[in-house]
Amino acid sequence: MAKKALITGITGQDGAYLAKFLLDKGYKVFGTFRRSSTPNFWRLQATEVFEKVTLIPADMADMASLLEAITVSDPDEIYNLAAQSYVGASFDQPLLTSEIDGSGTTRILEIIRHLKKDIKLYQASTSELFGTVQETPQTEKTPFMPNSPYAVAKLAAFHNMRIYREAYNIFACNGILFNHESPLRGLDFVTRKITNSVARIKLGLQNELVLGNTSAKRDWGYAPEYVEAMWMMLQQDKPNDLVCATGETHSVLEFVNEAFSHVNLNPEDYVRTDEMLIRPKDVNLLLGDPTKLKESLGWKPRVTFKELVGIMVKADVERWERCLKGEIFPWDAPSFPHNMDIVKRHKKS
Ligand code: NAP
Ligand code: G4F
Repeated sequence: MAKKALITGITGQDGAYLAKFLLDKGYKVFGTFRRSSTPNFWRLQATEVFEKVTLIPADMADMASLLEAITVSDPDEIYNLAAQSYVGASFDQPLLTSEIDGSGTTRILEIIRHLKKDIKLYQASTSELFGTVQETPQTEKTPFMPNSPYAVAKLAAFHNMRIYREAYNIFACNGILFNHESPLRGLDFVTRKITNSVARIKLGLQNELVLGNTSAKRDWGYAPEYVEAMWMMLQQDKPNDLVCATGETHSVLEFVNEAFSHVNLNPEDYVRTDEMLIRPKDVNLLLGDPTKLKESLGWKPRVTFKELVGIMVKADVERWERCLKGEIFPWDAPSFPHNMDIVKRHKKS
């Protein structure tokens, strides 16, 4: 019989790629989505899985809907990807972020504990836990020093995963995911903000790109490869927590330069910084060491930094070209506000 998987947050970047990956492996895939006044299924359409998954409405803040989702799907594996995933917004909505990203995970653990079922649980944990890094590169043993309400909420989830594993023998794994990007990345995040803007600038639709802290460094990988690691972690004999990263770090400025080079434009003509976009507290350097994941499960990153930037710029240029030709297709950018008003609230005082 086909294995069953439940993905919370199936409408997000990772949810869409993971759904495709699991369907290709022969799984029956269920996914939770949030009811909203306008549908948000464009990533599931882009990965051509929309007609193949079973969608269940649920909110991480609502125990009843999560219980319903788990009961209805009766999964062998749960991938908990749903989150308020934007670090910047967690400074504006710290309590909501804690409710969704922290308590939301505990709700799932409690449901599994009460149902007494052999459900394997993957938690999308994060390199943000390292915050002000205590050593470089960061490994499974590096102490955590979170720098945002988002990271604190994810830290609570991380520890509850460990506690429920040890106390109740639940197969619960934390993937300590470093940044991973793709053409399905949300426009809030710096990589996609850059590639979408570069595409618009190239096509004469925009004339500047305004950024915050361009010296921040991240270990950026390619999202479709990271969802493979999620699945691998649940196929182990014993549950554990593993770092998923490329082992390379690059600054935001390097990403900008690489992106503009793909369209043969000089970034200095278009990029400016605005201190309103600098977070009250930022994470300046992330560099992961994926040795344990490589050695135990054979996972390794394949797409390089340069290739990743190229994939994202190419996708955004193609989308805007199709749009300019009058084609209508599901995609996030046309309805995204390009003025900066929505991101000015969490200013450093
Ligand atoms: P994403 O694109 O922002 O997707 C987040 C998903 O969570 C979306 O489906 C979203 O639904 C859903 N969601 C948000 N609030 C919810 C709520 N209250 N109840 C139910 N669902 C809710 O994020 P992603 O990049 O795919 O990341 C997946 C997970 O990995 C997240 O937990 C993130 O924190 C974690 N992570 C990501 C990275 C990375 O670099 N991408 C690195 C480390 C960890 P809507 O579509 O309705 O908004
Ligand atoms: O793209 P970002 O918003 O991603 P961030 O904060 O690293 O978080 C992402 O990765 C985490 C894993 O490490 C995930 F847990 C989390 O869910 C999310 O997926 O920002 C990257 C860097 C930051 O230092 C930020 O200050 O880019 C800097 N930055 C500079 N200008 C900007 C901008 N970030 C955004 N979003 N927008 C800017 O204009």
